[in-house]
Amino acid sequence: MTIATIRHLAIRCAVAAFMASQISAVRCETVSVTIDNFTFAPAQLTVKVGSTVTWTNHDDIPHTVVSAGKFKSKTLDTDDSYSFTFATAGDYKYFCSLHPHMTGTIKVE
Ligand SMILES: [Cu+2]
Repeated sequence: MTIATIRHLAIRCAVAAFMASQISAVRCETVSVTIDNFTFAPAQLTVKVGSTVTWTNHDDIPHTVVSAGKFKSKTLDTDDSYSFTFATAGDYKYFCSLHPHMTGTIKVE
């Protein structure tokens, strides 16, 4: 991850935390999900509002991270990652558009 990317993520995290601050206290954090052997791990994850989740593909084949109407990564090749900051509470079900049996849920509270 480059310095520019880290800076970019930090800014997005701060913006999300500000947006969420009108709702409740925020603990802005970054949480990792790995993609390995056609599986999101952890598949079920609970984070605080304002958190950023970063998915990283450790498989030798491409995957995506898609939550209908919420977010959509580009195709992630080996060791590519995708981040999304959750500013709104809710259950976000997502899947890999290339392998729809790969699913996961981010619970934001
Ligand atoms: Cu996939």
